[in-house]
Amino acid sequence: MTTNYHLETLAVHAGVEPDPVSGAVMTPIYQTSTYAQADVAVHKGYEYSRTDNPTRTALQKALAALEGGQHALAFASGMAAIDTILRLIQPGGHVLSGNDVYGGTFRLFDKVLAGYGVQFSFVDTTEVTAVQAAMQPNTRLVWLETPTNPMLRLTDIAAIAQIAHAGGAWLGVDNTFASPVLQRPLALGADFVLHSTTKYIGGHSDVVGGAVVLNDTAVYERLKFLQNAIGAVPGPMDCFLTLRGIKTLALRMAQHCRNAQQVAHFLADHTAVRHVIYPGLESHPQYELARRQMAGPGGMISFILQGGEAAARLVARETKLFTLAESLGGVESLIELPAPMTHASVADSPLAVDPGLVRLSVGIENAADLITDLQQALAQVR
Ligand code: P1T
Repeated sequence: MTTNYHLETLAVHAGVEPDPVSGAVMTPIYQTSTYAQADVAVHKGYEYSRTDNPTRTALQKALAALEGGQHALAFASGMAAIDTILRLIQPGGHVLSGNDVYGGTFRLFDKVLAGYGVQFSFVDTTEVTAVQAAMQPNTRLVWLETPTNPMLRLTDIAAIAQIAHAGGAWLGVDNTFASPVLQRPLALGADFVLHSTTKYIGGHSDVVGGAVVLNDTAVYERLKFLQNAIGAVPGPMDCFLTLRGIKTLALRMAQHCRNAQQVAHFLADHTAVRHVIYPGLESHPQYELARRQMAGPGGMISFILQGGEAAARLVARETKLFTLAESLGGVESLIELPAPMTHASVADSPLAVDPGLVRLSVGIENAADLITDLQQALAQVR
């Protein structure tokens, strides 16, 4: 499908063709592991479902279109997608990573891949000069999240792309928090876009998945080889659910942004709250960059209470509509404490998170109901 269509149209149509057998409008769940061959090694493009599956093909086409990329590959999880990209880096190569990333990403880099001879260093990518200074002759990949998980810091993608490319490195951007509705890193110079499709892309907290989108055909061929060789692929049902979620991505992101903006203002005005981090508030240190680089500030909010960790734990227990749970990006609102939950694996590292930080994934419910829920939970904090 051409990329001339707007994102709302692509979200509904990209990758999805009426089924050639029945005319089914929605891509069927091709729940098969293998495919009959007409003769030895003569087939219709599908041999075995680790290698390719038609439901996955449809999802991959949709993901590529949404990010404005030539190619996309779907994986069993966001971590599987990151791991497969990192297999492009040979032992002795250096990866320069942002210093505020999902705890599992840090764990994969520091506790798994570093053991195979890939070197990692962690830097504040919000500071362009810090990235420049941390580049090494063997830097092969610069890796960052923007907005970051959980501090919601922003990085100037175009500026970092220039630095990475000048140093002969790729730039990979984890676009999970923004989604392609709010930010398209390939257009800003990134080489890889990564998604935990578990989050906004799937959007309904019912499936775990990951994806990589890129333009370079030779690198894509290598990654496709790795996808098949390693085998961390999603099943057909997971691909179907993700594809179904994508159809409403644009609608959902608009409502996530609207609701989060209202919740952020409410929190900023509340006496029990010390500090609110949200790219849509003028108090955010990169408010201007958010306006320039993103089509909206997103659905994620982090905040610190006057009462610190004890108050944070109380509020997280007391909300009713905001479910206390890990993950994000679903239609329902979630609340969590990153330090003991999603970012437990960065404890005792330089990436450690304030134990009193509260993270909200603001859903698509009615904003007034969400605010009422937070109000009653905050009222219990002395
Ligand atoms: O969970 P998985 O689909 O494997 O995706 C990992 C991942 C990658 N990148 C970012 C920015 C993420 O936030 C995640 C997963 N994050 C959570 C589960 C969380 O609650 O933060």
